[in-house]
Amino acid sequence: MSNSNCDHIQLAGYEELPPEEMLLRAQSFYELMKSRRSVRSFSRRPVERKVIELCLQTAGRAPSGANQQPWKFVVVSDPEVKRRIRQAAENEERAFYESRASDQWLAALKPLGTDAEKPFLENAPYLIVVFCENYRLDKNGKKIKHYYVRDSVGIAIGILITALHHAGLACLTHTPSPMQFLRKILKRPENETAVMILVAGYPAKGAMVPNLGKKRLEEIALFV
Ligand code: IYR
Repeated sequence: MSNSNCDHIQLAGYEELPPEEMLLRAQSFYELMKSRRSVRSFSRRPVERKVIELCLQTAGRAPSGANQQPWKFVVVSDPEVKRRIRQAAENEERAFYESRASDQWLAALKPLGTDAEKPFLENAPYLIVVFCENYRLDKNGKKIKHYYVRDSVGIAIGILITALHHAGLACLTHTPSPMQFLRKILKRPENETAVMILVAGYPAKGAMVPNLGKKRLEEIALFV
């Protein structure tokens, strides 16, 4: 039963598909997503801003705790800002690879072939810096808590990655650690925490990716 204090409208836009059509769609979407790879070498080729805007609008359709939509996407294309982000990220990454990371962590990263050099932060046309809004301020300046913030932002990022891939772009989830420098460089307010840089653009010609596999269905899912 819905409570009389809330405004409900008819579910619109839901279209039931015939079972065979459903299966075909599920199969073809799986095929599409099977071809998604994290890319670390990007072309400098520009990408139309409208494509990024549409992918962000798509990400903004994600479900979120209490529909608070606790995300903010700062899209960086200015070469000088990208240069500053690269410099700050590489400083953290050097400390990570040289001393901060445990041997176990470095061993886990070995198959990826990553290191402290992050040229993609300057080469890719867009760095989409994702911030969590941990709370918001009401009109009297009172803090309004947000719920399930990381979960909600994680879902939106997943949809964004999917939308970018579907649009024919490559991306990389990059998480320099720590990444407080992003709030400073991008002059974001105190209620926002940077959680990721989504590097987006065309892959460089001849881009290489590590030869990795994914777990099989039986390893990731149980039907009980
Ligand atoms: N942030 C570092 C290290 C790194 C950590 C994980 I976990 C990865 O999946 C990949 C990289 C870097 O970007 O190199």
